[in-house]
Amino acid sequence: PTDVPRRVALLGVPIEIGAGLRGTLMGPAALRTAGIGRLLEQLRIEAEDHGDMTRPQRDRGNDPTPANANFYGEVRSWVGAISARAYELAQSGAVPLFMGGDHSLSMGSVNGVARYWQTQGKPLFVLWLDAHADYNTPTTTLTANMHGMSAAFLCGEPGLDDLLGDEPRVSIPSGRLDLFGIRSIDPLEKELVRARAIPVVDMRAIDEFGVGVLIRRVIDRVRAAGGVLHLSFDVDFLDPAVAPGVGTTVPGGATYREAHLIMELLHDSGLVRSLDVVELNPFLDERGRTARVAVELIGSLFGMQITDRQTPSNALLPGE
Ligand code: HAR
Ligand code: MN
Ligand code: MN
Ligand code: MN
Repeated sequence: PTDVPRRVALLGVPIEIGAGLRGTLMGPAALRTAGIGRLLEQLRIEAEDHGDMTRPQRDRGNDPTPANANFYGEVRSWVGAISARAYELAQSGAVPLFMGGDHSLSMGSVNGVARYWQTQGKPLFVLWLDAHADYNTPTTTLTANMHGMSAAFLCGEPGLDDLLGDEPRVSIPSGRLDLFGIRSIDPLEKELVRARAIPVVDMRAIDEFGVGVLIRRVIDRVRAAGGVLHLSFDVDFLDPAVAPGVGTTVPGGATYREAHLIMELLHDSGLVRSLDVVELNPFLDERGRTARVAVELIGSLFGMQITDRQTPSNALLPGE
């Protein structure tokens, strides 16, 4: 019993300059080729494809470019435009699905949907499925790649203050972001995550307790607050053996089965109202495998199941 809309708004966001390697701009095309629209329609979800955003004009302002933020001007023009589209799509009552593109796009998509939920008086929580924390700032980064800064930006960390241009900035309270699947974090980034008390589920926690227990903990927190959830799915969350088509592979990632269980539990929760699928790099993929896996997982998120069943509520957390 969920009241998640049965309408999904697909939007391609072919941005690649937030990442260190080129190629994520082909992500939206690969997801379509792998059948994202058809699969949703099979699940009796209306999938309206809004096409791809076009690369916005180069930066309007002549504001100074911060140090240690590669392609700041271009990312800035993307992010403002993405945020505005995200707001509109959320307002349309559909579930917006942002097809990336590198992870810098989330600075716009999450800001835009958060702005919408603010008008509805509902707290927005963000589940960040990723090998990386993406909690760098221009001060802490070792690479200056802006896809490694999106979570920090969304939580209001300083350093990219003018990134949204005229778009109002919403900051996600640190307790409403869950970093999940983390296994690569830079030294100063780690200190910042600890200082802000961001909830982190790293791969060790997944090994010890299992994704079922840990995802239920996230879901319960969102539900207790009367909130809704944005899923920011970085494909490198998956183990590189399952998902080789990403620029920054990190060994020891989530298995195919763990990832499906997460999506199935999220589906049953009825809380996910928007999502990003990011970092898919078709140039690095092997015969479309990664794009296909990503689409299958989206299927589970929207209700595909082996046999009909409800999520059991008998799983206990340690100490409960
Ligand atoms: N932490 C590293 C950096 O800041 C790697 C970030 C890689 N990010 C992504 N998205 N692939 O999660 O450069
Ligand atoms: Mn990421
Ligand atoms: Mn990542
Ligand atoms: Mn499944």
